[in-house]
Amino acid sequence: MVAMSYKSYLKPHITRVEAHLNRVIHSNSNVIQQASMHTLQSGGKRVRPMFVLLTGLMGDDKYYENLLNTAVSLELIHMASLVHDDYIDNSDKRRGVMSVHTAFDKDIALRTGHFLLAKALTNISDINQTDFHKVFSQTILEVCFGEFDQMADRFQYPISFTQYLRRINRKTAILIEASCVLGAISTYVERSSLFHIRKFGHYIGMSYQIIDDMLDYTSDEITLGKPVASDIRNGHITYPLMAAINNKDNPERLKLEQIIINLENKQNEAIFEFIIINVRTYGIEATKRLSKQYAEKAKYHLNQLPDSEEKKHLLEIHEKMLYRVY
Ligand code: 2DE
Ligand code: MG
Ligand code: MG
Ligand code: MG
Ligand code: MG
Repeated sequence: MVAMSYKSYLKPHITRVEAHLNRVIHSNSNVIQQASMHTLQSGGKRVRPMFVLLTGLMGDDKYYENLLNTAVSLELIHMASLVHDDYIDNSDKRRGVMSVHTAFDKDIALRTGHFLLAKALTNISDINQTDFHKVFSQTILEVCFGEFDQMADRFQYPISFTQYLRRINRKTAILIEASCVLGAISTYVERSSLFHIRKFGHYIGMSYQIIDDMLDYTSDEITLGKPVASDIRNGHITYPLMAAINNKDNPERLKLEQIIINLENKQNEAIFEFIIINVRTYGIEATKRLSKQYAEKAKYHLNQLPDSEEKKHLLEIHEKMLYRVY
């Protein structure tokens, strides 16, 4: 028998998640609903629901309704954060289509984000587990803190490696960690597995954001579906740039560092071009290595879990994510 891929395995569940997302958003008839539908229909990889489902399906299928609601709410939180993120980052494109603040306007984007966040909360209000809600609300708080960190760090150089790691943990990894943990909690997966599920989610989430930061320098708008080289234009110093400055083989590292020290909002385009080319040449190898280190830690924790069909599919996703291009 040919083994089923994670995509075929998840398909019926993801179909239910999509239908449910549509239903949740359709409940209010106004411009916010249209803006929410715009976000929903622009697609997305549904990474968070996939993690929720795969860890949750390791548990008791008596709680399947709760599991579906959890997957839906994690995607809603993600959608809310992206609507606000694109506004904050002044990013006019997402998933190949206009972002909400461009397709509509900023006032609508602000309210749409709040609407999606509120929907994420009402959607899980029937889940009767205190530890579930503690993780859920704490996660949203951390994501907000992540954006505060990032705002405080704008155009600040040097930033420490620890500062960078804390920022990407808060802005991205924590939501992926929460997806894994909440899926598992919702279906009462054995306590002894929870630790490794949490660590797996954390490490794969870190690896994922490091790749996101790399693709911001190396990819193009068509492949990525969003503007590229935008982090540095927004003053966000990420690992690929730190690596290019620290790369002893980089003959222009001191010049690069001087530019970054003096960098500000309104800058000559040639300066950005210099930074981007320099990072592409001298910052990418180390970034790939760092992402891989995190991916390996994720794999270690995954391997500690008892064997199951879901574990096999998580391994498959893990392999695929290492080589993602968008
Ligand atoms: C994406 O980072 C970060 C998302 C977190 C945004 C959180 C906000 C706080 P990127 P890309 C705005 C509000 C939270 C809510 C409403 C739950 O690197 O490259 O900017 O995809 O991502 O633009
Ligand atoms: Mg952004
Ligand atoms: Mg951002
Ligand atoms: Mg990014
Ligand atoms: Mg992203």
